[in-house]
Amino acid sequence: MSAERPIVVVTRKIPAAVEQEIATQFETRLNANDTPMSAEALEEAMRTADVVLCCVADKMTADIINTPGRRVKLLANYGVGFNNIDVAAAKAAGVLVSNTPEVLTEATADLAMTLVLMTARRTGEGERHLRGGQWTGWRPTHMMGTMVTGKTLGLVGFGRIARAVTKKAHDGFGMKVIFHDPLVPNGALGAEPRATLKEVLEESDFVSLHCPALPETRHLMNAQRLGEMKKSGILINTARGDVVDEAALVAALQRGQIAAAGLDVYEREPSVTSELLKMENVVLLPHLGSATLETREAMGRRALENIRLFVAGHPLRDRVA
Ligand code: 8YV
Repeated sequence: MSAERPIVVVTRKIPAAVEQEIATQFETRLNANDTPMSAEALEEAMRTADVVLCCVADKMTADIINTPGRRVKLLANYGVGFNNIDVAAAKAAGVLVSNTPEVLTEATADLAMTLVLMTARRTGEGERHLRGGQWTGWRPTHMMGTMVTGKTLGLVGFGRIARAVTKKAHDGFGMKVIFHDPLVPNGALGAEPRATLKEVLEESDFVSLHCPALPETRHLMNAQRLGEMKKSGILINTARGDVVDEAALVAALQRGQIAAAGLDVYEREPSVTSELLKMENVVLLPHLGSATLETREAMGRRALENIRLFVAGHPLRDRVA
């Protein structure tokens, strides 16, 4: 690294407090008007900076990572998921990659529970109904939903966020929590393991996805898997859109094979399969998992910590490649 201050490119607008902290320590290029950087702009950054602090919407492909004349040696991802980065290409190119785990666990788990409650109690529908001027007043059978308290929540994956969901659901809502995670054989926090995903899908009233987007989890929730859920089952996704075959989900909802879905992530963000937009029994949020000021500031500081360690020649705190 050259004598002058290392150059850090921040691809999107992040909370001002963290932008200032980065700018006091490094030669920083911020994205004041928050327009997504083009592939050309990302390539320029790879040629002229030492570190790129990138986000889930920045597709750091092999071509961008292998930009001729590359100077960058660290991609500090602003997020725990890093499927936006071709980590194999980064590894091959000797470019380090870090992420921001832990600091967004509670916020994302809160949002998963929000989707459980919104789908079960039809709150989005109710809001649209009232704001649309259709509400004619209380009546006994109006817009009845389904209970959350005491029901069975099935978790696909049992990592940090799933464990945080378990505490909220089990301790807060008296839910029975079961999970399937090929890497986690034993239960914890009141959650019971199931040896197969099929058992979780068949037994659960709510199925919440908490696995990373990997080649092996792509379309994990396909037509066959959706068919294994209860007809009254509700699918929740705050993980990654790739984990669900969105077309198969639309078909399962149209056929009444499952009752509802609550989504925060999509296969082709920001575009959402048009049929989903018309469905009243689907809650659609715009990737708000970690969208709290406290969390987004903490994510920025975590990325900054990895950048500082890198510049000082120390091992990264959150190295993923
Ligand atoms: C982030 C997320 O907001 O952390 C993740 O993996 O999906 C979200 O919390 C997003 O990644 C921002 O880059």
